[in-house]
Amino acid sequence: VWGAGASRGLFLVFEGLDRSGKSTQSRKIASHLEKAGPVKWMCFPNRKTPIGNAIDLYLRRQLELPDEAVHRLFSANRWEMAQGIVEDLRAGTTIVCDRYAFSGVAYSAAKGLDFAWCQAPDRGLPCPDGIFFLHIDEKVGAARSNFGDERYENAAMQASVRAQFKDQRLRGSVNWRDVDGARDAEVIHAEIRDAVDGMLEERRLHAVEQLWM
Ligand code: FDM
Ligand code: MG
Repeated sequence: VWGAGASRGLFLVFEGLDRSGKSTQSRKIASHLEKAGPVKWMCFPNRKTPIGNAIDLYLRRQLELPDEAVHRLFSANRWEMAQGIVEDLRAGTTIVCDRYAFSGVAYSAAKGLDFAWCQAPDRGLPCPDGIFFLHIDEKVGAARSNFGDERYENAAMQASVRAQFKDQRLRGSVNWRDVDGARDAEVIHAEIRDAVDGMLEERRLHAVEQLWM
């Protein structure tokens, strides 16, 4: 557990399937929060680190890896940022993050890996203060999807990932909020903004906790 304080930053994570609006909504809330103090936007995978480079090659199908190995790389890619996240939060910077360990588990479990095995390497990471899960149903997802040729960008995989995201082992012990992502972007943003503004004072009084511990 890392120190609490009235001035610590908030750690907000956006999760969901591909094309659910995570990038749009995470950038909108980051701009909103910038009015109140320093904010960093980040995403996982962070393709810019050496581990992230390998993940990027894998996603672009230029590198083949066993499912287990790439799962560990995705997790390691979070661990290499973890200390920096804690330091930023302590220094008063709010972090808005597009995907985190929840995607890590959902996508790997969707490929058939054991759920608890997938969760294990991410145990102990900085725990977000709030997770906004942008939910879109199958029909909306299909209408929006203009999939590229990255790995996982196909309807069968998305359906399988959707099912994994429902698992209580992901949602149970964290501040998880389902957001209906099928609506107008401004309407969704207003709902998220209200939720975040409501959580600002309360969450800062808590120490940064460790995920799934
Ligand atoms: N993804 C993302 C994973 O499989 N595991 C992870 O831990 C993370 C963070 O990588 F298909 C998948 C989800 C997606 C792909 O992500 C790249 P973006 O957000 O579409 O770039
Ligand atoms: Mg994608």
